[in-house]
Amino acid sequence: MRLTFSLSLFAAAALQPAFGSTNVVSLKPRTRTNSLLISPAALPALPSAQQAASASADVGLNLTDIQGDILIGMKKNKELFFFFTIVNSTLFRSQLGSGILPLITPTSQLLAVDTQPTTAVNVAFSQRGLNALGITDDLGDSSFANGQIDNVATILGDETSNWEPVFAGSGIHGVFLLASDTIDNVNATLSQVQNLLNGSITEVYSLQGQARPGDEQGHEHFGFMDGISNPAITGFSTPLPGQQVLDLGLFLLGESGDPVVSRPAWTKDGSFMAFRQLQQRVPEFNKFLVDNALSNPNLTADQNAELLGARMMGRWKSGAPVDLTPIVDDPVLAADPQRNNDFNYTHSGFDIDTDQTHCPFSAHLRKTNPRAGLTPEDTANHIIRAGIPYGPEVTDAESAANVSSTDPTLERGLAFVTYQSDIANGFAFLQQFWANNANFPGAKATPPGVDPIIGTDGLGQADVSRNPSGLDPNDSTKIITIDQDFVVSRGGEYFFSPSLSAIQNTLALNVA
Ligand code: N7H
Repeated sequence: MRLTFSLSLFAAAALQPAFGSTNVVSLKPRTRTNSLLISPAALPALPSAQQAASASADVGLNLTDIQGDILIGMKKNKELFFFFTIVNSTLFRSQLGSGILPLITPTSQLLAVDTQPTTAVNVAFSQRGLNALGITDDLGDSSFANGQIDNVATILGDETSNWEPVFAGSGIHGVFLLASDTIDNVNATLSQVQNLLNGSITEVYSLQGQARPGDEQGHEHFGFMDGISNPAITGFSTPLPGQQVLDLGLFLLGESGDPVVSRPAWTKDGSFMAFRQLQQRVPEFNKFLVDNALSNPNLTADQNAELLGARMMGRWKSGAPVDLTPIVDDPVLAADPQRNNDFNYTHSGFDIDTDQTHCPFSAHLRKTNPRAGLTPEDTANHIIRAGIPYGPEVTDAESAANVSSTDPTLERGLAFVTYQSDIANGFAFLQQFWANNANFPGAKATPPGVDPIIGTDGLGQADVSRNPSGLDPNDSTKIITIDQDFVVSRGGEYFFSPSLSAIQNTLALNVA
């Protein structure tokens, strides 16, 4: 054990990446021939290494210093969230710099297959974790400082009895995010990380995420293609038609557009990560669509059920936006990133403030990003979504009963992850002021109601009726009552994902 440990330290030192350079130099073993990321046709492609190097150089951004999970969005194939407590801070800090840091995967390494590691490793810390490391700086984000549990009652509307107890406790100091194309790789890297940390942490919880199988790859458990509409980010990606271009500082601390002017210097190019374990009751959702199917005479009963689901979401399962194709799905449009995000709810001869024949005001997509529905268009309340489904496919028994199993090994949902530079302006704002607000968007003849996918009316209570309007294209005043929750929060935490140089120079203990 001692020998292995020493060798690891030696190997780690030899692999130390060079910071402060925009050159994309991989010092990791080049063993990959296939990507560790998924790339369904509907999702915007990542920039090539050259494109990203040139865009980032234009704004002085160092992609070798930014943890890889932040900017790449919902493209992970397998991803383990490994939550830990630090039990020996000095040992952890010394191993962080010498052993773990060389394993941390920056953005630059994920952009080409031959620079990708076997398993991408990222790490993020809760406020308690920073405290445990002896970091007393105020990072300028009270949501982060107080922890997610503090947001539960009034902001998120979770029923805390559904929370995994670990998220309500004080044991989560940090989380490793381990992403690869196989679970074997993830597990092998986890063992490597644990060996390097040599007992300085203990596991408190873990959640294994994985892309859904076969043709469902890229779709979340309700069946909808997910990850199409992340924003384009100055200094990283080239915007696709319709894609909002947003300041780097909305996502990376200390960059242009960060709403907080003064932060500790070492936090630059880090990001706040909101993690949520959101259980999805898929059989119940499917039954609801059938029971409340719309009544378009030109559609079959199944198509009318699909139409209701698409209007609740704002996209068809394929990913095609209902704003562009309101009554029938268009899989060709869905698979075309040049067109599948190119809409903003305006149409010629159409009153965006009253007409819901294309997309309801209450659709999840429109509640969480109203696009041209707000004047001027919102540029402050945005997130990068980087989650992944967890849990198995629906079983035949669950489908037959139209009920989710109570067997915990069959729980499924979304390991929901967002990055932003200000949690109260990002994830928490979207959930509180838009999704959970029945009157948003405002000044409507009939209130839109809360978000039919993630909204809650009865803060902190289960299955309180939600009353979205606009779901029936023939009668926008009609309210379709939803008397159960299809998404149940099982809890979460807020974390800070530091830059690699911050890990090296501030969080790690550098023993001479
Ligand atoms: Fe949502 N879903 O699969 O049902 N989401 N979401 N989300 N979501 C989106 O366009 C989903 C959740 C946003 O820019 C799509 O990429 C599920 C929370 C935002 O036009 C689908 C859950 C919050 C967007 C889903 C869930 C958001 C978005 C369309 C929970 C924030 C982009 C795919 C289990 C508080 C809007 C796409 C835009 C899109 C689903 C949660 C926010 C399919 C299942 C908690 C900002």
